[in-house]
Amino acid sequence: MTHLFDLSGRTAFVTGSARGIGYALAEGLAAAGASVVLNGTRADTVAESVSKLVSAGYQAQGRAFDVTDEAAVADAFAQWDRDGVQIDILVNNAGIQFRKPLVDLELSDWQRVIDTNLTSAFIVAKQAARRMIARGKGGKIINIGSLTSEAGRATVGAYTAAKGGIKMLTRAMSAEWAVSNIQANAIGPGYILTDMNKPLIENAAFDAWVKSSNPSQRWGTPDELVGTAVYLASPASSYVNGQIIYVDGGWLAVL
Ligand code: GCO
Repeated sequence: MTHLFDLSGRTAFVTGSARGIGYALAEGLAAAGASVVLNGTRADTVAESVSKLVSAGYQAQGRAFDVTDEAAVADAFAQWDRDGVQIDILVNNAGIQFRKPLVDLELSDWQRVIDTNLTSAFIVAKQAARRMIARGKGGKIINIGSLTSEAGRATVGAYTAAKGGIKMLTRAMSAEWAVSNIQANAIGPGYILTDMNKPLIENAAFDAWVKSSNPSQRWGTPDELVGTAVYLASPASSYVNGQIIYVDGGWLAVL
């Protein structure tokens, strides 16, 4: 019998994986047997995270580039073609937050948030899926959504619009690529203890609100997203397509 959750022999590319959720997912996919490719905008932090994984005995390499830059993304994939690196699993994780009420939000900040959280997923998946389709062996795409794929929250309007877009982009990918045995799904993390959320974690009122609004009464950790990522990256999810799975401790269930 095949090992449903075994990723050996697969290569996974995780965007924005020098730290936070991306790093935890890359580590988890590597622990499930995948060879992983890390990415971030800074070469030094990417290299540091690659060496952590390599010293833990995992197969890892890195490449620093900006996932909102279409030419840079195309160059990276062209280089992997030359090096024989075939991406079987893509995790579109790169993301940023910027908090400001919509009435005060500059167009350039709106654009930056949309580009990083939504447009990058299109840019990177386009390159990955073209190659998955040409190879004819299928593939896995995992987009990272948010509670804001479902619920509006004040001061994060651009992020909310981008993450709502991620949910529907995931469905659009399934509509076009399922026939090529590509499963495109999303994970919607709840409130997770990460650097990006540091201002929220350190805000006593917000911290208390997270705990009181969530039936689990606590924040989640990046490691708690790994099981869902391995599932969506593995043969276990071969007929699951276009879904967003919320890993939120039950927050949306009681909204
Ligand atoms: C916010 C946070 C987000 C959330 C996350 C919830 O202000 O709401 O910045 O990062 O923690 O997306 O799913």
